[in-house]
Amino acid sequence: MADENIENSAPLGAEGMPAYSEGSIKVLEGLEAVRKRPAMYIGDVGDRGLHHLIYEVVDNSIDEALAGYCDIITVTLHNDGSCSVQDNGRGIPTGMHPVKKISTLEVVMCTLHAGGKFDKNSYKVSGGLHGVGVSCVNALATNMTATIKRDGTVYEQKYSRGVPQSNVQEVGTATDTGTQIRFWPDDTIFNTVEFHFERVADRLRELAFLNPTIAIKLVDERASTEETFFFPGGLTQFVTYVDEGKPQVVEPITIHGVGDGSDETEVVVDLCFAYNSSYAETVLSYVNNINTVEGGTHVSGFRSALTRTLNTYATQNKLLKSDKISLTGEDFREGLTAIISVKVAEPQFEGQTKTKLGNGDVDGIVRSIVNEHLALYLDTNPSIGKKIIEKAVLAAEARIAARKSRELVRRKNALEFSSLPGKLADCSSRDPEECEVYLVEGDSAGGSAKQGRDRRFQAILPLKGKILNVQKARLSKILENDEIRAIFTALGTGFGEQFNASKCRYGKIILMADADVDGSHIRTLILTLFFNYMRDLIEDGKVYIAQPPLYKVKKGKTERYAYNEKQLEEVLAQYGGDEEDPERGRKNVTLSRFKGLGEMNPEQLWETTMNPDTRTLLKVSIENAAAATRLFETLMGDQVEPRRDFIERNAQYVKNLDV
Ligand code: 0RA
Repeated sequence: MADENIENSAPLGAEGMPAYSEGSIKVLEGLEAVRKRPAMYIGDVGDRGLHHLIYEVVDNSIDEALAGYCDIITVTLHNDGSCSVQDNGRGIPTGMHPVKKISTLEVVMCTLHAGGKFDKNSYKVSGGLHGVGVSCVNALATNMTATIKRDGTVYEQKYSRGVPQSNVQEVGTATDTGTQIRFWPDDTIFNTVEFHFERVADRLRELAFLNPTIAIKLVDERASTEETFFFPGGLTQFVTYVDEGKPQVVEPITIHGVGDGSDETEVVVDLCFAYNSSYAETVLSYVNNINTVEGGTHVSGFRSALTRTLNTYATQNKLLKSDKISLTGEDFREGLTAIISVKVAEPQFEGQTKTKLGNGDVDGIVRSIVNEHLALYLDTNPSIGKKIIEKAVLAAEARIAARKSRELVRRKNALEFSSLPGKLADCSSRDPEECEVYLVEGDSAGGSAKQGRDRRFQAILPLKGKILNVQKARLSKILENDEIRAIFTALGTGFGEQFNASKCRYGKIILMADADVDGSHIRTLILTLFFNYMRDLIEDGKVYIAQPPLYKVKKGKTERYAYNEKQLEEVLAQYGGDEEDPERGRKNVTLSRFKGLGEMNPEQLWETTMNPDTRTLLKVSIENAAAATRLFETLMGDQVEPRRDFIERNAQYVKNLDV
């Protein structure tokens, strides 16, 4: 049971306050380190980090469930701004810790890196990306309460910013068992402390799909709503959920297997894939419930097995009518939706964002499980096998035709194709780190941007009207689109199979469109392109949205800009006037509303939207890939009904709709 990482904790003094020993000072130093550099432990102190607190606590309950002792987890967003996570597991042990000589509960709650490790037999399979444990959440909470039901007793201990406020107390009797952790996030640490229902729901839903034996309930006291996520069908239901709205061509095929990993540990493999009538590929992969955004050995194992098994099946069953057609991996990806979930004892995470599985043995394990199970499945379901091959043959024909026409164009126009697009006003620097490119809606705004920019490091690419909706088009069609080709060519990344994010010529790609409905449609079209075909650029944090101002307030010779209604109020207040007499002092104040970027002259555009010293940029990020996949289908797909639903549900949040 001894664990090198557990520092001694403090015995409590007579008044119930900690009596500081050398050990307790080390604990406080640990918690202080978390409070001093919270981003190092939870990623950031924005919305993402704030919500990470909840996931960190939930992960502990998931572990208890995966150990087989718990099947219901309830997450509650309380009216007072706190969040509680309750489970019906065994309850965190409250008795004296054999080494630390204080309550094990206190060791878990207050010692850095103690989470889960105190029980050698339960190896932690879940765990957030940072896997920092509940003590970090405790350190970043103004208050926290742990309530444990065990051995017929209710135990409780309270903490403030990670420091216990008393010994573990016995506060009642219990007939069942479980753990409840409630915490109030520290508003001196986080930029905002408001939890978002949808954001939490997206993650809990994902966890419920990945762990089909667990029911996860989310209660929002603030809005009197609740939702329960329980999916006994697991990944099969997950695929159906992700693909909702897209007609299914091949029903979900589900595979489960266990392999022998290195170090005599088990590698558990669960995956499910299906084909829909769209042309895009969606592969979501997870290791120990963590979304491996950059893929890794589990994904490569799946891909090679899929291509090999399907090719073998096609040849053996003489499903390829012509010798001229040979099917490649790309052909089996059109319309593919796959979810791959593996559980690995000692995952090695690699890659730029540490979300790529590196364990070499997993590739072969996944490959042989898929080879074996898929071959068997195809033999027993020949009609489905035939459908998949027919679909891949269509993709191959389109691929070959597109390549021929590209080669034709290339030969005819070799120079134009390889050089930068004519309408790109490039910057003079060649250092991608400092270079940025603005993708600008419309030629007139593009003109202002070209004049207003700092040409040393800012490039401008004006885009004509609306680009093609890539959600509904096949890759070959997409590559025929001039605006899209201009984007790929300007960025220098190549496209399709050759796409390579590391070749991007700019460190920042900034979408600049009007702050109205048309502008947001264009933004969404471009983001759909990036999400589907240049996702790595988003993952690398290179895609931004410019924030042009909505108002100009002028008094005498001074001009101020406001980017939202709140700022407008502030500016107006600064120019005089108060609540009792809001007209007072506002003499000679002129307020103008910008209808679009085109209304700003080059100097104004530079000052408000492009000057790195004064502008605000929104960084585009993907918090939850499954939710984002569905969102893009909702916004850009074929079906009108879900889009209308989404707009109606979200219309209440739209403050400044300019139609
Ligand atoms: C290890 C051992 C035991 C309980 C837990 C972990 C546990 C931890 C958490 C965290 C949140 N909920 C939890 N539920 C249980 C108890 C071992 C025993 O009873 O013998």
